[in-house]
Amino acid sequence: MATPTDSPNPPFIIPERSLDRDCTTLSRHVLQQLQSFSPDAQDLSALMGRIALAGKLIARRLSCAGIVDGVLGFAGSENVQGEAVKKMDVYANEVFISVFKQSGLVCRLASEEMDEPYYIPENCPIGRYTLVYDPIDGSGNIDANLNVGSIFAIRQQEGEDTTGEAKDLLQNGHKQIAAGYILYGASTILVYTIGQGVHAFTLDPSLGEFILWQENLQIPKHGSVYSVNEGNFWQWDDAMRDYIRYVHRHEGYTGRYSGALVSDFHRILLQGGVFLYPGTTKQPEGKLRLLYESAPLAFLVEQAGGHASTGTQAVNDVVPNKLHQRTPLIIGSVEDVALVESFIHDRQQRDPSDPS
Ligand code: AFP
Repeated sequence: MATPTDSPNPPFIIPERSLDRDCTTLSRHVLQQLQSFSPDAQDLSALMGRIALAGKLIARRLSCAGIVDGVLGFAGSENVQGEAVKKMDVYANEVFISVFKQSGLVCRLASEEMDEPYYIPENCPIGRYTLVYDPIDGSGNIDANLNVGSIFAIRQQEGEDTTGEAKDLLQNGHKQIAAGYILYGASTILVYTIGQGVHAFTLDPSLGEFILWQENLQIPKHGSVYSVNEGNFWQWDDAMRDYIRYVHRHEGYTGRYSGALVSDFHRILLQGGVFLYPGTTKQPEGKLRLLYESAPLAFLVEQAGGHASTGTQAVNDVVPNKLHQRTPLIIGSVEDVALVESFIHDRQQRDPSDPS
């Protein structure tokens, strides 16, 4: 019988699940990245291990939507953003607190769902790191069983936060030492960087482990996808409308928008293109929050060879003046982000008084 290699087009042979690959867990991968077992390296490995545990707990809960109470529907309160809080927002926020509270790794957790940072109680071991996170990004998708995500970044505490205002968090994105997201979709994917490339893991439910899927992801220089909520068209400035008219009139562009930043960003990271959430007349600074949505993804995309801009400056250069600061976001392939920025620049040339 001819072996597969004899035929002109050998059938796709699914690679054996190597034992070594199954053992490349997230924590081990971090140590491999750092090529070190120093205390700092061990801390970072442990931090990422905690993130993975939070992701597993949230994924497990989401998989029971509709058959377990506390997954679908609203919690009946509003968060600091003035947004109606979903039950999963509350649960996921508490998961991150529970997972890190006794870890001895962090001193604070700052979340989209909490007005002020959560300080680790004095009867718990206190660490020198801060976790900033959006526990459930895209919670509007939960009740429709569509993709949602968690976004996170890790920063080191600087100085003594004696006032409890966490002012040392109000620094630009270059202060992030790790960042990433978890995408709860057909499979649960964790993507992270510690400044040495972007790496993706898939949760193997049979193992209960995130297993290495791809290393050193690089975003294409250009892609066909533009991802934006065109329902806001008439609330945008002229530059954004010029860009949208351009992609409508030119071949080779396709619109994709899921309502969950993580989901739309993941597609663009793999296939190229651009995601936009510009400022609007109602929200001139845009909707997305800098510290725990835009900056972590900006760190990732820059590590993957892409770019993230507010339209006038790099997202990771922005110094926030408050914990929940919002910024406009244009993120993705360098060529596609540059094209959007060119429309902003053209408008500014034509009308220097135009703030866009
Ligand atoms: P929710 O978490 O309230 O669903 O908001 C999701 C999000 O912050 C981000 O994930 C989406 O890209 C964006 O908002 C969608 O906002 P619009 O519904 O205004 O397009």
